[in-house]
Amino acid sequence: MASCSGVSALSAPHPHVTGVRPNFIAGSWREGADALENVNPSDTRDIVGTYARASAHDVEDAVSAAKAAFPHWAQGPAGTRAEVLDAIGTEIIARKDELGDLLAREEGKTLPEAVAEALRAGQIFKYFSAESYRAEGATYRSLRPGVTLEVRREPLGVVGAITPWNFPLAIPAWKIAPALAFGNTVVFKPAGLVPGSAWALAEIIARAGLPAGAFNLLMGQGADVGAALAAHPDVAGVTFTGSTDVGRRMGAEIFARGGRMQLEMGGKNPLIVLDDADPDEATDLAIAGAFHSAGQRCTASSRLIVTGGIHDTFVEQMVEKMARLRVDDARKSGTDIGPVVSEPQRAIHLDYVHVGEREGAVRAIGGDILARATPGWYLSPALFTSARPDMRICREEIFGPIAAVIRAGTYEEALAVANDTDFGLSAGIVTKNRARIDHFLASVQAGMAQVNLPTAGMDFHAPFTGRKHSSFGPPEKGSECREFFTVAKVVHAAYGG
Ligand code: UN1
Repeated sequence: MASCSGVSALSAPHPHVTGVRPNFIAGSWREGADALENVNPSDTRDIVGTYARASAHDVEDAVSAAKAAFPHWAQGPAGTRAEVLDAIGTEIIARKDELGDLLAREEGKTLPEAVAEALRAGQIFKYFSAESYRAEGATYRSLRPGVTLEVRREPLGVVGAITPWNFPLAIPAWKIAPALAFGNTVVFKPAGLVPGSAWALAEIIARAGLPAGAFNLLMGQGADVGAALAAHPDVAGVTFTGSTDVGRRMGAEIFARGGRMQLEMGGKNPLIVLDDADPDEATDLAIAGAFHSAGQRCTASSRLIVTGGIHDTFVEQMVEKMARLRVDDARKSGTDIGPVVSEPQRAIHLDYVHVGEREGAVRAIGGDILARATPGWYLSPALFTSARPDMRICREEIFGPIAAVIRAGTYEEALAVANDTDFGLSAGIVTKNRARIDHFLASVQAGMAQVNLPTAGMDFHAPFTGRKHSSFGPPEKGSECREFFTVAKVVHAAYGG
């Protein structure tokens, strides 16, 4: 075990003798059972660092430390929680360039996107710092005279936060910050592919003045560490972002043991483009939604549903603009799209390119492995045309730089196609027609709807939520996430005796 207090910069050598970045359990830095290497997807010769992998024993220790710390943290003053979260936010914002660089290096999103994500993570901590004060409840007029009736909100207990690799700072921030703000203690399990940002975040949180055990970091793989955490009977709630398959499997187990859950899972997000749209604006929105972050976001626009009058111009402009997108090292200036995150992910994407072709869609551009100056997981963004709604490329979440254009005869047909999916996360429309917009907003089956904006990239202070197979449980973010992070206590009291 090594103490880490006083380490203030990522570049500072960690005191741990082996050079392995340790887990953080019960207020101490602790070596893992073994370690995993963190590889730069833009240059696979570059090892970002080596990170401890937690054992089953570590999961036990972290949960029991979080459980022991809970009463004190839950009952402590809101002002203390607010100060801790504010300090974390301040440091993240001050170090956003350095943290963004690390994020881009380990995950592969471009440097501007990564720095913006680091800033957003800091802002989320600031936002929830203020939320710490909002311990509001409700009062009702009782049906019985002399009886006071109130609904209080109490912290849930130990929260397990299980996060994906595509937003290594922002998603941990919007799970950890509200958990702590509302008085819970946390065991954080980041994705195995991106331990660097998680470790940096944990190192900041570890110095922010929390009592020992209130926050714990367990690195490792989802299949072992994440599953053990989700299954633990002392974890009162699990907030998870990841694939629908994993979420549903894990959710069934959490339900069986009586735990609470907040699951954010897949998407197959439609962007409807109507005849009256400006083609230049529509193609810019489609490219931002489909290909920024290499399409690796659950809010990506993977189905571009375009009506007949604009269809051919739209496709032509998409192909022209996509041909100009620069796919290269995430940290190189001028790069529009970085590599995808790993070799297995790229293999899945390439497989979908073949699936699309076999199903009879036309590959208008992209979908090819690219060689660059550094060895990395480069893939040119792909656009399919002549796609039909029943094709696998239009039904399954690909989570990569691949989008399909579906031609629709009318707005009504476009809407029906948009809703013909198992998912229901984000949906967009590009048009100036106000009546159509109103109809779309009332009819689209999605948790989040965008008008003349990309389907991805939401404001950090608003709730984030989906329908159907995309989400389960109360929304994330915004003050609405209080529904998940607190439990209600309904009090009927006759104080007069
Ligand atoms: C965004 O598009 O701003 O995993 C965030 C994801 C989502 C977050 C998307 N849970 O892609």
